[in-house]
Amino acid sequence: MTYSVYRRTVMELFLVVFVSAMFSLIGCSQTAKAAEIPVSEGKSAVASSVTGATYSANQAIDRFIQTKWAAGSLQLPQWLTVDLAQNVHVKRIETVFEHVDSFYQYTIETSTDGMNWSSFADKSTNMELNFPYYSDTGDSLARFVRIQVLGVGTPGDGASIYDFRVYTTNEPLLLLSLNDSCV
Ligand SMILES: [Ca+2]
Repeated sequence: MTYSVYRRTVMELFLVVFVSAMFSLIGCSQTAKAAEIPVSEGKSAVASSVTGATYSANQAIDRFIQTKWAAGSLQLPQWLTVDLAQNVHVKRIETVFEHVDSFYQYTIETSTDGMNWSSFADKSTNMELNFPYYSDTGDSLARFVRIQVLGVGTPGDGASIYDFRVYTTNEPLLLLSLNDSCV
């Protein structure tokens, strides 16, 4: 095991332990779901490409940190679009890319019709690490939200997102989902 692989393994293990500890502190068990329910959960998503059904686009909007969308190849750019079913005020988006010890370069755009797009976040030159995730804020009335992955910090990494969460609040709410594994 090379040092870089060892370092990545240790950092990702740390993240799993950290998330597990946080959920045990707030009375949740096993399933590491985000506490706040995003408007994107339960909606539909499509992507430029996927790696089989296991890593489909919808895996990125299920609020489970263990499931992910993975593009079908390492070629960039790749995109993923969420259909929120109706126009809402999009104010915050959390993106959990696969590797916490690397950086990702991306843009997020919004649209009311799926054809005309406006910029919500431009991280096309980002070099900050994806730890624990990226959070972008704004205020855009939109039904469709699209993230385009333009670059990866580690050669050999592709466009792969554990969770893409769209919220209508600027700040995280201190609410827990009662239908999850919380007591
Ligand atoms: Ca997921």
